[in-house]
Amino acid sequence: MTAHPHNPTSRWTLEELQQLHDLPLMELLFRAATVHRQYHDPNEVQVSSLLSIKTGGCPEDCGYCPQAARYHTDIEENALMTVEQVRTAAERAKGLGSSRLCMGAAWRNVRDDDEFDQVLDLVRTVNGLDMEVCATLGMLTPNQAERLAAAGLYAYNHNLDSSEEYYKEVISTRGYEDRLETIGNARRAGLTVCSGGIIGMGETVVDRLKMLLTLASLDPVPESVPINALVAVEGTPLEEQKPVDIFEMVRMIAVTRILIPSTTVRLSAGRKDMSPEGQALCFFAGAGSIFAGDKLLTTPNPEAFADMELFSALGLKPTQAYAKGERPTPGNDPGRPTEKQRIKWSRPGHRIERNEAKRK
Ligand code: SAM
Ligand code: DTB
Ligand code: SF4
Repeated sequence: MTAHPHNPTSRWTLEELQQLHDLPLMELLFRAATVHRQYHDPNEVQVSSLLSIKTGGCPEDCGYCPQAARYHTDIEENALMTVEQVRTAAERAKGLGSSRLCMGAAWRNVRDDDEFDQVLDLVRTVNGLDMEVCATLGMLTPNQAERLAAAGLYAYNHNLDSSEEYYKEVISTRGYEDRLETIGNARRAGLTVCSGGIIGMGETVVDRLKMLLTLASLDPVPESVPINALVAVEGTPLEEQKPVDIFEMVRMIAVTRILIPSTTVRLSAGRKDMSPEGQALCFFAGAGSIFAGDKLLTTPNPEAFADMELFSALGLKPTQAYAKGERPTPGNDPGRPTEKQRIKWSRPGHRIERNEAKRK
C-alpha cells in the first residue's frame, strides 16, 4: 500500500519510512507538524513526573540501565516506598503542574507477593489525587495487569527499547517476545499502553525505524510513545556512548509523529543536555509530552523552573489529567492467583544457546 503521511491507515514499508526519515529536515518538520495539528493541540504538552518507587538491585542486564545490580554505578538503592512517601511525592508533582505520575520499579517482573499488594495501594492513592497513574514494573502476567487496572491504574509503560535484532545486543536476560507479551497483557486488561525506546545505544537508523514499525503494528497502537535519548551512565556497558545529536532526536520524533498520528509522542530522557531551542524543535516535530521534575528515575532532568520558563516562552499549556480518556474507578481486586495458576517466568533461549556455543 502506498504510504501517505496524512492517512493513518496506510502501511509504511521500511524503505518508505527510511525515505521519510532522510528527507531534508525542513520538509520532514513541515510534514510532521502538519500531522501533529490534525490530531493534537500543538500548544498543549502533557506533563508527567517520574517516581522511582523501588530503586536499584535489578537482576536484569539491560546495558543502558544504572539500576542493574551487576553494573557498578553510583546510585542510591531504595526499598519499596510507602503510601505516605508516594502521596507526598505525588502531591508535590501535581503542585508543579504534572497531570500524570509514572511509578517505576527496578524489577524484572512483578511477583504475586505483599510488595505487589503495596503497589496496588500506591496506585489507589495516586488515583485518589485525580492524577493519571502510570506504572513501569517489568513483566506482568494477565492477572497482575487486571489487578493493576482494578486498582485504578491508567497506563502501563513497557518499552521495546530498540529493534528485535538490536535488543539482543543490549539485553540478554529476556527477549523481545517477553516485552510484547506484557504489552498485550496490559492492553487486554484495559490499561492504556505507553511503549517506546531509546536512541543512541549504537543502533542504526534502520533499528530505530524497525522498532517504530513494530509499535505501529500493535492493534490498537500505544497511546503514548516515549522517545528516550540514552543517558550514558558511568559503570554501565554503554557509558562511552556519544550524546545523541539533537537533529537525530528531532528526526526520530517527527517520524514517530507521522507514523502513529494518534499517539502522544513523549520527549523523554535526555532533555538535560538539550537546549531550549532543541526542545522547541522537538515540540514542533510533534512531541506532545515530557517528563518533568528534577529527576527522571535515577538521573537528573531539567529543573522545574527551567521547564516553566520554556513553556512560558513557547506559549505551551500543560494538558489536563484524563483529557484523552476517562479516569478509571477502582473496582474489585480479582486477587492473587492460586499456586497452580501462577506463571513461571522463563529465561530467553538465546542466552542458553550462546553458552552452548561457547562450550562447543
Ligand atoms: N524495570 C522495568 C523495565 O525495565 O521494564 C521498569 C523500569 S525501566 C528503568 C524503564 C525504562 O527506562 C527502560 O525500559 C528504558 O527504556 C528506560 N531507561 C533506563 N535507563 C535508561 C537510560 N540510561 N537512558 C535512557 N532510558 C533509560
Ligand atoms: C521511559 O520511556 N523513560 C522513563 C520512563 N519511561 C520510565 C525512564 C527514563 C530513565 C532514565 C534513566 C534513569 O533516570 O534511571
Ligand atoms: Fe532492571 Fe528495568 Fe533497569 Fe532493565 S531497565 S535493569 S529491567 S530496572
